[in-house]
Amino acid sequence: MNYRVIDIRTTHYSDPKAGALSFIEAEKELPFPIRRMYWIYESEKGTHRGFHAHTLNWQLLICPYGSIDIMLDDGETRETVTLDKPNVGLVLSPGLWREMIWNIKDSVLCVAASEYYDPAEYIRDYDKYLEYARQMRESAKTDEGSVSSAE
Ligand code: T46
Repeated sequence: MNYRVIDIRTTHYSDPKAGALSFIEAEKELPFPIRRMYWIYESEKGTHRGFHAHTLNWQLLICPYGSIDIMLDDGETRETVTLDKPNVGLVLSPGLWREMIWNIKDSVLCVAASEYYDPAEYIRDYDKYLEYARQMRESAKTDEGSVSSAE
């Protein structure tokens, strides 16, 4: 499945009580430029959001506080990644259906996205998503076929 869990570089202050600082440099460490950031907060435990896929957006998801399950679906299989550390990120390529479940009240989900907000690049109907994912798999097979016949 087209996602990657990454360790985010972190520095600890010399005074341990002062905590830590994590940082990421977009185009050096991410496969996309960051055009937009948003964050979701004040959510109750058990909150279930998402239920969509993006056709264009690459994203980096970080849970700097709390614990959130990210269920990913590529139209054939489902996998869940739990985000519960401020120095771990989840990089999602476009085309994955996602659902987010809040394991702890007030967990925060921060997202860096490659595109400006455009509701037209969301697929919010699961049956339409399955058809989209099927077409993506078909065109990937066709591309593989044309590469090997050109070799
Ligand atoms: C995603 C997950 C992880 C805007 O006006 N601008 C924005 O940039 C965004 C992200 C949202 N909105 C509006 C659209 C809706 O009226 O905020 C409202 C809530 O958005 P949505 O229902 O899409 O929220 P989630 O939590 O289901 O999904 C969000 C992101 O939309 C999505 O990109 O991948 O977080």
